[in-house]
Amino acid sequence: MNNLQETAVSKTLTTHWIGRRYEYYAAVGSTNDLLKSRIADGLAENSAAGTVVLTDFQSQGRGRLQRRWQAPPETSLLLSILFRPNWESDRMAWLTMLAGLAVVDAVRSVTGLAVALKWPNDVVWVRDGAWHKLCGLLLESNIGGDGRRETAVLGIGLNVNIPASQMPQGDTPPTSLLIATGKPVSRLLLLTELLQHLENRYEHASQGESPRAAWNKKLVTIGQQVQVRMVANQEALYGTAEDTDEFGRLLVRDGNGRFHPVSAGDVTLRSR
Ligand code: BT5
Repeated sequence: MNNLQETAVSKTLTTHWIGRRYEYYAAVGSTNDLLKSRIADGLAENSAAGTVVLTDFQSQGRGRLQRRWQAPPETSLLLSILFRPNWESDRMAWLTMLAGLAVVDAVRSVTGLAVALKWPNDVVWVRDGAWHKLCGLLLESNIGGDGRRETAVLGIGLNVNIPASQMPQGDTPPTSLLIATGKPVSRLLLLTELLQHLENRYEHASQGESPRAAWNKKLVTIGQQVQVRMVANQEALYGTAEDTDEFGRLLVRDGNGRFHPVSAGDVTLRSR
């Protein structure tokens, strides 16, 4: 049930291209870093799109900025996927949107649990109105000479079977599917569902279909009084998160009625 090695995954996989090139490692520094170094070594030709690098343990797992992603061995899904979308660079946030939705879909189909998204890159389980972080997404990409992104590496860290006693620390209290459902969950099944949902959603997006409407529906952030701490200058913006735009930016209306499109930042509920 816990075997995520090449043979087990290739037997179970239902996708056409995502995960058909698959590399398993018992332990690495960071799957995003490993996939990026594989790209630097020449992996990025077209046929490599959909390559998945997955590990059972990261010693240098990364979040955004200089943050860490921590997970005990063999308890999580820790993977990175290579995309070559050839989309306009301002659409790149779509990958994070698609991945968040695919995680929601996969959790639903494997466990029956309804989970939600927290702008911009978290999957959360909402319990008694409080947000608990189940998954984080890390998108890193390179812009080509023509303004399109050449390669994008999408990292997914999903807490599957982490017991309460081993839960890492986090600003948004972390949780796992084990805690949320009360039962251990098959990581293999979850992985195959996740990759299939991601492939379906990616293909729709490649036809030009925006994931924004579906994403908005799942965003717990919309309609909330929020405090947004910008990554760039650390200044807090207070207001109501009213909507998102096509590029994944959060539209926050401040007390003077002015809209601010926010492209990066950390959102917390505003204490009244
Ligand atoms: C993220 O960053 O949420 C993106 C995390 C992406 C992790 C994946 S794992 C595979 C791939 N390879 C990598 O090296 N990374 C990706 P951010 O929004 O900056 O959140 C980071 C914060 O989440 C930390 O500062 C902690 O507060 C918290 N945190 C750390 N580990 C956690 C966990 N397992 N569950 C929930 N929260 C966690």
